Amino acid sequence: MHHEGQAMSDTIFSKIIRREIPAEIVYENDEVLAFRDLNPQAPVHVLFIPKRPLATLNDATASDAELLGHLLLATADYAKREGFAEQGYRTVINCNEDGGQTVFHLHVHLLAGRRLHWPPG
Ligand code: DGP
Repeated sequence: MHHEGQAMSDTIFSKIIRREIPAEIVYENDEVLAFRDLNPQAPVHVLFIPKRPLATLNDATASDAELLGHLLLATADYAKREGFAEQGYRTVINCNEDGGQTVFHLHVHLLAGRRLHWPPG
């Protein structure tokens, strides 16, 4: 998978940020947008993405530390707001091929609403 030469604006998630394609947006602040995954793996499956695009976690630098913090804080904020924070949930960042990453705009999966298996396999 070659994504290095591809402009970040080409990903489907950038189109969602620009409202060019529809998505069920459930959370938004200045730095972060969250919407339901098209192919949900749990009763709750929401993707949290930075509005400022970053292809993979490998591309993050120290200057992105605050942005990465905002992403995780947004997931916990959403979980509390939706009332499943105490019951529990999982956050996942897939990176590159072995991680199963398919969209090269960094995203945090938030999974909840059922007992999740560990290890994931
Ligand atoms: P990953 O495998 O970690 O790169 O996850 C990408 C996720 O994005 C995958 O679970 C399916 C989801 N997805 C892909 N295209 C779309 C889309 O157009 N809309 C929405 N809502 N989700 C999408």
